[in-house]
Amino acid sequence: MKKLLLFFVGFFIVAALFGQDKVIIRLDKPLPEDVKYFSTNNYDIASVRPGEYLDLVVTAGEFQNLVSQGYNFRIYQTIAEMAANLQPEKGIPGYRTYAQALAELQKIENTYPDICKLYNIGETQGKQYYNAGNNNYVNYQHDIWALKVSDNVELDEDEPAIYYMGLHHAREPLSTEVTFYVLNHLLQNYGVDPEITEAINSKEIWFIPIVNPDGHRIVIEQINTDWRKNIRDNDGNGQITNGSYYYPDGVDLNRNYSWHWGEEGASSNPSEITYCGPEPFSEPELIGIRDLLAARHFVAGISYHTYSELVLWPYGYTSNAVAPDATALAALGTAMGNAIPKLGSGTYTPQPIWALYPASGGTDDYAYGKHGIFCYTIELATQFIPPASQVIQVCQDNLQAALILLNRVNKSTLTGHVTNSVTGEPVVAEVYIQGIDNTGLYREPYKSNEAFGTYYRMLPNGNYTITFSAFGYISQTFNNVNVNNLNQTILDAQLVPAQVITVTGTVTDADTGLPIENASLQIMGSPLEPVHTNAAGQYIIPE
Ligand code: 0X9
Ligand code: CA
Ligand code: ZN
Repeated sequence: MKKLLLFFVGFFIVAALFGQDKVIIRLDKPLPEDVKYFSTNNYDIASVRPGEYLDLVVTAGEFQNLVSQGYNFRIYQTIAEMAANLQPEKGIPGYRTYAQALAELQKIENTYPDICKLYNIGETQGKQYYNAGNNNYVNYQHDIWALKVSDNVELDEDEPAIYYMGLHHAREPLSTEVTFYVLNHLLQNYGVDPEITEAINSKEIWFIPIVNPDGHRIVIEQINTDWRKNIRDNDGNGQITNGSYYYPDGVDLNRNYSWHWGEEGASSNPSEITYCGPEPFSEPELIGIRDLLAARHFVAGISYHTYSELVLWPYGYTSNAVAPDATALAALGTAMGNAIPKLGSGTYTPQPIWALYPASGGTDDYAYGKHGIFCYTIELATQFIPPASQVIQVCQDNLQAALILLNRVNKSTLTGHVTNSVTGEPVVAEVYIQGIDNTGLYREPYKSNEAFGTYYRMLPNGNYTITFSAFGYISQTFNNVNVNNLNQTILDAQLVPAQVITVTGTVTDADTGLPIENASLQIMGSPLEPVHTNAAGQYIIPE
């Protein structure tokens, strides 16, 4: 009885303190099963550092509930404290609004017209609702902006591309600040620092500072500083439904990519914080990113998030996931992690995504699984919205890692061109590496690109056996190709076209000897449609 009374008194104190407000609570030294429990039961996980702490975003009631279940949670931060960090009087630079970010991108394009080109790669849900006649979304007419930085910026040159993105998640505006910081650092040092000049001249560097402008507005305008998703009108009431316990509107943009979409760590419940959307790539905010990744030759990228001071790499969609490139991915991730000082002491922790908690449908799994891009999520800082005084510090601390990623392709990389030995035209060929591509979980075969026949394979140092193959060509294998960290290894392949012949024959039933009509035949690996036998069992596969 006494216990029960205490429980109620405790509950009322907490409720009085925070009302329906959310609070971030911390469990110190969580066990692996704790992390598993909270991630599989759709809790709003703010941060995990395995063995160190687990932070949840909860209501006062949920907090009390967990405490009464015996969990040793303590309050880490109230939403009011989080919001306070956005106040202008907290100082400069603070956080950019969408309008400021766009104006800055336009100014950059005007200041550096030879090396900067700004692309509008798509519109947000809010803009689409407004354009369809819904005035409730008048303040959400946003576009997704991508800035390309390269010499001969108007041309699609034969160069490797690297991306830096920010703000998939609304309540993580620091990710936009870091993206801008890297951008401005490169531009200010063009023609000054030889390494940066060379990087801009020999690569395409893409910046997408605000992937989720609608959600960003909700946070920056302090309508709800706890917002994470975009603003898809899930509940169909024609307006943004501002939840406190559930979030009826919005899709988690970091669950809406198509690689193993809708699996572990993603929710099919529209009100959950990790709602993956009605189908893969249902969200307009991601269409431009998907198409950009397909159109350009990306080799590496970083998507910035907050918080936890971690460097993460694929795969994330399932536990114990080993990527074919696990060794090289981990080496680069570790080098980056070691280069980023924490706000306290020590450096960012490097680990594969799944080791945090399985999360499917994220940027990294898609970019790596689909295109073989070495892509990283960097979880910045120690809270979602650090005070402005910390912003510049985190930006500076992250620069070196961004440059390490930018220059990774310069060494320990196999690269070259695959061409037709007769015509010299580029060939889209699979570039298969023994000991890498036959290990780990599935990723799409790595191919040379259509425009130039170029390929890049970032590898651990060593000696490799590589096979180039394409339909209509004789495969070519090279043995003992050395890859080292002095420079790139160039290996070109001139593929000899295979002789083309017409194949004809008859298909009969082995038991009766009678012809089989409508049997389907296809040459393995052929991109052509299957052919079918006629009533006499005969077929022709043309050359
Ligand atoms: O859960 C997430 O989306 C990220 N953490 S956050 O606290 N910023 O929400 C981690 C994403 C890891 N990357 C992928 N799952 N691809
Ligand atoms: Ca709504
Ligand atoms: Zn995030």
